[in-house]
Amino acid sequence: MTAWWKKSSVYQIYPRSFQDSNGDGIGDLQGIMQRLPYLEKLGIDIIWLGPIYDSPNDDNGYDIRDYQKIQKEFGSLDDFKQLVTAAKAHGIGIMMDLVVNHTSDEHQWFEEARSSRTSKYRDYYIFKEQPNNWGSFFSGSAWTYNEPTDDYYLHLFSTKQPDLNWENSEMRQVIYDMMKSWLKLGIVGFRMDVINLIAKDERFPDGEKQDGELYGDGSPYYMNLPKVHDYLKEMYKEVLADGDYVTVGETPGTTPESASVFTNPHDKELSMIFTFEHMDVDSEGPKWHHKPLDLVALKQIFERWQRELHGTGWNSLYWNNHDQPRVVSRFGQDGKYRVQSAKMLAIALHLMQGTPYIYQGEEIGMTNVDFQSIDEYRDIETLNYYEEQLANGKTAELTLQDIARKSRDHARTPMQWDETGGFTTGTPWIRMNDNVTQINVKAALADPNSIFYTYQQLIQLRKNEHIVQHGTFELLLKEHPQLFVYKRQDEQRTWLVIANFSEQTFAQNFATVDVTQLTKAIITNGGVRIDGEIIHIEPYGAAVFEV
Ligand code: ISL
Ligand code: CA
Repeated sequence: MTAWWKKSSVYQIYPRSFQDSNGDGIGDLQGIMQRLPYLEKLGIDIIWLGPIYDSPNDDNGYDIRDYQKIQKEFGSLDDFKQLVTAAKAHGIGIMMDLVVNHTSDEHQWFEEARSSRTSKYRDYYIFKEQPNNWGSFFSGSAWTYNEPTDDYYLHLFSTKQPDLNWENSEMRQVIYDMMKSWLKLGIVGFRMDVINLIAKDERFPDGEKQDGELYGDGSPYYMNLPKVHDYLKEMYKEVLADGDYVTVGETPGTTPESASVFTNPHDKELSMIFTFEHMDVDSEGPKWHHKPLDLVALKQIFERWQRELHGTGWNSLYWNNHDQPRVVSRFGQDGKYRVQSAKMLAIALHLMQGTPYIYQGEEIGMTNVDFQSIDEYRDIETLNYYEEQLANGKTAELTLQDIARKSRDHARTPMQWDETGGFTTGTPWIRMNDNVTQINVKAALADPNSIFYTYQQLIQLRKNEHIVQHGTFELLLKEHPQLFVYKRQDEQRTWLVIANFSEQTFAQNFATVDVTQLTKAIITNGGVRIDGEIIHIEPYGAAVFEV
């Protein structure tokens, strides 16, 4: 029997930016409830809800102050229960974000831990007399001095996100109990934030330092350590074993080999993980150092993941999330070919094997934002990077160029519901994209040729077609620099997927496919035409044919 989440499509909601219901400029749970009919129309099965727990919002909820409370701005526990019930009535399950690599420094555990060396919670965190040279993901050292106890605590992310100590079995049990309490409310599973970072090398060695870098790379000592697998197996046994839940681990630095350790069904760790390999393809070293997309490299990455997880684990498929710039601006074209390239990207991704994730606004082709100055950005990663670069003598102009490409805030501007915004009656916490007048849900729903309906169709194909869920994957035209072409195949059928990642036009024939036999496209953006033995492919054209 196919696991239910292998036929599902997930929609990610960034609660702060989805729908405000009370005019304070911040999205909330009641707002999400108002939009459930829209999500049902799209056809998605699961909502991944970004963190909604009580938080001082240093990192927009990824810094949790109380795991049992709902963030006041988002509503109450009652609102949350209502949301779970209402979503279910629309055929949608809620997947919660689970952030347990770290808490907020304002969490009661940490407040006690930092106040005295003899605190009961001291060992819930990682304190050391001397810091090592690890850098934090959000710039600066990964260690901050704690005056009351005259030592340093570890935070792989911001100074307000101290890392939990997973060596502590009591702490682990408290986390498991917390997870159980949310599952009891009827959620369908968890998306686990940086879950492959929870185990640390207890020796805390210095990391290797590149010339000119300020900090060492600690990742070999905290990424994918063997103990992560022990913790996840324990978590499964303690929390997840007695339900049909879905889990997805966010796992930077993971390869197909390690992904199948996390996701093979025998070892009972996770349903699937998020890889970052395809997100790193347009940078050199740090994410801010841009290089142009090399489609051949991107295709190689997809091919390896498709091939190596087939039958041994499970892929997730995504172009966007709340940490990434908008894909239509990144790998597509957000001017003249916006609609065409957004559909192409959707088709190219959703015909592969795995569970697809759609990030809010992707289904209407929302683009990057033309931020005018550093004051318009809100994200801590962006702001810290800006300060650090300027302090190191880089010009504001050059730094802003890096940021304009990759800032996480491109994903975080308000959902564009209608030509006036439709997100809030007040002032949004982060600016709205000016192109809301053209790009919005109302316009998308009114146009039968909009990107929205391509996503709707793709979600149905995922739900209904065995070949999409389980077929094998074969990459064709491996070395072609603009065309992404692959075959899917199951016992009954073969499908051919064609996607043009460029503004060029192609007249293509295939050695291994009898083009004359191709008939009506199963799904297309209109940019592909068969003429005898030749397939004509327009700029950003994409289509799927039965062979
Ligand atoms: O966002 C990134 C690159 O821009 C990543 O380095 C990111 O920080 C990493 O993938 C972990 O992300 C997750 O944990 C962070 C949080 O800020 C992110 O929003 C979350 O997705 C810390 O909790
Ligand atoms: Ca609100």
